[in-house]
Amino acid sequence: AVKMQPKVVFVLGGPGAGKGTQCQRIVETFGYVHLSAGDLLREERSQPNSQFGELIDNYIKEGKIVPVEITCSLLDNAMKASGKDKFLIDGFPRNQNNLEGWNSTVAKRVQLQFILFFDCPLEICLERCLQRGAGGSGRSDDNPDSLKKRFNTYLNETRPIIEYYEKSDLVKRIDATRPVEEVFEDVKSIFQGLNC
Ligand code: UP5
Ligand code: MG
Repeated sequence: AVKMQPKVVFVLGGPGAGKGTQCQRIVETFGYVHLSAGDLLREERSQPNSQFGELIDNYIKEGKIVPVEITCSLLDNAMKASGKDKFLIDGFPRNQNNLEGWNSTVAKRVQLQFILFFDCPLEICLERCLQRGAGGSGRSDDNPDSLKKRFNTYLNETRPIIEYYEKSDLVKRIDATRPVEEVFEDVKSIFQGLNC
């Protein structure tokens, strides 16, 4: 018999490429559950009793990637707590450590459908994040200093992960430079073409 495993789409792209914005629309239209690794880390950080609060705080400000044991267990718990079976995992896996941690744990219990890659030049990402910061996002990493570090981490650690998945033809690339609605048209045609 075919075992029905939960479905997972990894959503990747530079800081401010529009991952969260597009995920929200996918949820509304296609019934996935959106799990942003960054949001889960920020939520964990704000728990008064968290043993990882300070660590997460520092990593986020420095644009560094939190050790996978923390992120992966937050994702796994959120998946289980949802009771659902279709997930957009936004902003993960971001480096080799993330990939290995995921592959040795959750990966065997889920079906990875594809990687949705929001491709956006970093100049545009910068503009979007600075604008969001100026609008009072409250994010400790929407400032020029943190953004420089986030971009370096993205180029050095996350791009190689996207390239790794490209070798197995799992990456669906989207031009994320255009207005939200136009980007979503492309996103829609990808999800409509699926049998899900
Ligand atoms: N906007 C969106 N789309 C637009 C469009 N098409 N045209 C014009 N404007 C657009 O969008 C960013 C801003 O741009 C918003 O103001 C939006 O209105 C506008 P958003 O949808 O939020 O983009 P997103 O790609 O989600 O940007 P985000 O800042 O969330 O990306 P990051 O990947 O940098 O942030 P994340 O929260 O994933 O991670 C933050 C930090 O957490 C990391 O740096 C790291 O330190 C840590 N982290 C880990 O350690 N491990 C993980 O697994 C994940 C995160
Ligand atoms: Mg986001």
